[in-house]
Amino acid sequence: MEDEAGAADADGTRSASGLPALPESFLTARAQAAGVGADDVRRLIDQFSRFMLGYKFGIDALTTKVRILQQEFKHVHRYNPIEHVSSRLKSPESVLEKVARKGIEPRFDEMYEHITDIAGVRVTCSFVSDVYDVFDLLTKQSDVHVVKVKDYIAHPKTNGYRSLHAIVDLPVFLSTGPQTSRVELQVRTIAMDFWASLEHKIHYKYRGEVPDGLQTSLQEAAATAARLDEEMERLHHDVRGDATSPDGDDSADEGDDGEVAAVELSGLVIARLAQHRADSGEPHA
Ligand code: 0O2
Repeated sequence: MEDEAGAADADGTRSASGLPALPESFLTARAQAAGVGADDVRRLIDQFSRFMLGYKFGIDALTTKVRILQQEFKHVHRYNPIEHVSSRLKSPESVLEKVARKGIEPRFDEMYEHITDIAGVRVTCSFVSDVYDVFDLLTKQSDVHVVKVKDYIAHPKTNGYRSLHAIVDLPVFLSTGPQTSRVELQVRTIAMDFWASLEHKIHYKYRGEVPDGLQTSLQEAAATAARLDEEMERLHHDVRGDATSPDGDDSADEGDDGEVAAVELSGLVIARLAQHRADSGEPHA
């Protein structure tokens, strides 16, 4: 799940909404070839932009759900199973390329049904058990409808790829009413993610024709990553037992100093209030 939207930006093909836009020349050339007029081209560009905007909102909605869980875990459970969340929107060119490659009818309903990875959200967790917990917490939400699940952890691909995937539909509320947005959710451990990003680069470099020796090495590295996951999980349980760590700071996401400080501050405020009550002889509520 590379950041294709980012690539579109570098080409200067980003619309005012911040979405990757189809370059007009791209469509115009095809439209001319198909004998379609300029007004039709503009209407198509507009429809396509709105179609893509729905996916961007889907990413926003799902990412918000992940962030809410992340913050709740931090503050309430004082343990954060979510290391990292990222997202990507396929570029319009990639979407159209996939439409052509898969022989899909170039209609929005057909694209919605058959191209399920236009919007992608990836969540990286520390441990395999966290992957399944976070996956359940997201996919069991009442407004999230699971279309398809692919468990490449229980059933790794022959190349060694491991990850837990789901295609989900979720609502986004627009001025015209609710609209369903389809997002591909990928949840995996850091080790799985490390392996997948390297394999993706190698696959890209060799344009899918990865030499046998390298494929074997990748399979071995995947097995090593799986063993590392097992060992880390075992250690984690040994150290933690079934309870949350006593200092409550299992979180690997140390970026939010402000939030941690806020928790400490509220502790301080409560202590001060209690002290004030004790000093003034105020009765306890
Ligand atoms: P990119 O560039 O990451 O977006 P389908 O026909 O829809 O059932 P599809 O689309 O291959 O099959 O679905 P699948 O298997 O769930 O894979 C979806 C995404 O998972 C891929 O998107 C990758 O991001 C990731 N993925 C799947 N298999 C592999 C693999 O072997 N190696 C790596 N590194 N990633 C994998 P894209 O669109 O293929 O790629």
